[in-house]
Amino acid sequence: MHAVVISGTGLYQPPHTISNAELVQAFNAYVDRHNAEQAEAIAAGRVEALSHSSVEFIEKASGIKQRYVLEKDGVLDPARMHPRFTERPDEALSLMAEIAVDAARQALAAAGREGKNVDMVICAAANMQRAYPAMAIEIQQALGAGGYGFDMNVACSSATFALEQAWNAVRSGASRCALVVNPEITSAHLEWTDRDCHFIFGDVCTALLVERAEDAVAAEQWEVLGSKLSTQFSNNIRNNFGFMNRSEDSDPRARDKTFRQEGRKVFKEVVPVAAAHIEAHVAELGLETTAVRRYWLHQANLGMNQLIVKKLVGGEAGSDVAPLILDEFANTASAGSIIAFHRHRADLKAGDTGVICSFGAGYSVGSLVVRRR
Ligand code: CO8
Repeated sequence: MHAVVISGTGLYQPPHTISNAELVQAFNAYVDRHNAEQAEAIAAGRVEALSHSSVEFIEKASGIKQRYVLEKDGVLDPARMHPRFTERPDEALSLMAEIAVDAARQALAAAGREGKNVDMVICAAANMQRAYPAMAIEIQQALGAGGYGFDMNVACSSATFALEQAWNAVRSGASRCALVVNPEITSAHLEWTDRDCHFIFGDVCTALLVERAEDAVAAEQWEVLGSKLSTQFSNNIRNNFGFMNRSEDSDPRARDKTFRQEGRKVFKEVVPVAAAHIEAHVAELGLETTAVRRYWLHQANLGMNQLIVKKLVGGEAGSDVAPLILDEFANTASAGSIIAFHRHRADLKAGDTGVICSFGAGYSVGSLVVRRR
């Protein structure tokens, strides 16, 4: 088996931000409009009145202060409440591929590599823009990469699950240089009209380059010591949008065709599972959880991450141990832990170890233990 390193990362950040105040203002205008339009039905008990959202609730319940989005006007239009994208011709680069190529070029530059060095592309995200051809193959072509590409989806754990595939391919010799991209256009499958979740997600794309250690030329390299994946079926985070909808004669705009969750159950059930997963993974590699220098955790909820780290290190731990990016980016599905890794690793020294860990729908948990070379 070959030693394998992560030799570069990249981050595409969309051009627009939506603060909690802007989000709540638009949402409350939508609620007032809905309640006025439905006043008769509400009075007759046929339709439920909607309630206002609040900035205080969002910040207290989640830790989120703003989110980046690819398109803002449609989201903040009380008559629309979802982004407005223009359909592109088949000949044009698709939006998911466009943001993935941007993040990938940054990862390649950080690693001192070019597209032609890549022989495997995995596009891993919580949703794909189309059924086929695979997004990864379009990205492969746009970068001038060789080899092969494929798409995969394990919701919020897509990036760590893809990293295991990349690590296995490179260490076995099947591949020499693998690119993992996570274009998350969550704004297109978030239900912006539901106050329980309208504040949760943001758009972004991350990229990582995974290479054989003996080939790597990057100034900064992170050896992959091991990976561990696990899944356990749950309906608590679900989206029923899919290719069967038309044939089932179901309403494409029905509430179950966008993101929905039992947030409190998810919080309670996933915290112990994620903490036990990391503990077991670190122990399998002969390490102590308290000796891990940094945890780059999935970014869904501030309280969730604080509880997980408390279980791991046996007390309160600050942002030096588990950095937070969720206040700025919100939940970016599979990209969250990778943004944390991208932004918060430069201060670690050679020999320091860290854990990249995601958790979310499925349920799914994925972790990688890495060490700075
Ligand atoms: N403003 C004011 N009040 C509100 C609001 C709001 N916006 N929303 C809810 N409330 C009210 C509720 O109605 C409730 O009122 P009452 O007590 O009268 O019933 C009260 O506030 C408390 O509500 P909750 O119990 O729901 O509040 P919580 O404290 O549990 O916080 C959270 C809600 C923030 C959602 C929290 O439960 C959480 O973060 N849970 C974990 C969620 C999580 O990690 N999910 C992972 C999902 S991501 C994933 O796997 C990828 C999916 C693919 C991406 C999809 C992209 C679109």
